[in-house]
Amino acid sequence: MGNLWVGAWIASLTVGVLVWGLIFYAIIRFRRTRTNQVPRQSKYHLPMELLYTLVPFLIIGVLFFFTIRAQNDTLAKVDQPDKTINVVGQKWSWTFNYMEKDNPAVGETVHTVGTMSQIPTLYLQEGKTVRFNLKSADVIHSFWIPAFYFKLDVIPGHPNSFDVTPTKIGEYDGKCAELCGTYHAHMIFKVKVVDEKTYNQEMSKLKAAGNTGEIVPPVSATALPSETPQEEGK
Ligand SMILES: [Cu+2]
Repeated sequence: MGNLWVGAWIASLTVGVLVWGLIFYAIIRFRRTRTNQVPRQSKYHLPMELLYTLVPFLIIGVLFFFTIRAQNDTLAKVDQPDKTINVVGQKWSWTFNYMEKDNPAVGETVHTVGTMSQIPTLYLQEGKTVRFNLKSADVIHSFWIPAFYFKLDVIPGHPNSFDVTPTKIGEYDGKCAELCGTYHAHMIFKVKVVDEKTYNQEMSKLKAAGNTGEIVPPVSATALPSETPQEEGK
């Protein structure tokens, strides 16, 4: 996606420089003079008109080709993801279900339920391919980790999924990218890409805290804590 973005800028700038060049050439070369001569007219110049028509199609075709190629790469899924995380978007936070049944260090599904006052943290293990299954408990949200260059809508009744393999340990920001209602701005979360040991520790903490099993919509729509923030100054 980064290459597509940079490539699109290079292509746009190339076309831009050419067009600006022609504009400035025409402004200077054909500026009004004392003789007031009209430049040579080229109406119904067939080769020129064909060029006007074909070149934009060619530009669109090239951009389309590279866009589709990047899109297919981005949406490609592995046969067997290492981890599965079922995400629920709910007014106004996120729930992360870590499907850790096959992980001997954890042995079952654990979850984190975010609320407006408790911003949830999403843990990812470095180098492991994660399958995200996105479900909504109420309205359309959009799952977005800007540093990953990717977001996907979270639509009620229409689960979406994608794979990603985080390769850099670190902390990233996540947010909702779909204006979903009054407290849309509260739908932020932290993303921590960690090593295996830390990942398993965090999963075990959730297990020890009794956050086991999967929170599934539409149950979560009523079961999830829905709180309204105190109004300022009251
Ligand atoms: Cu939202």
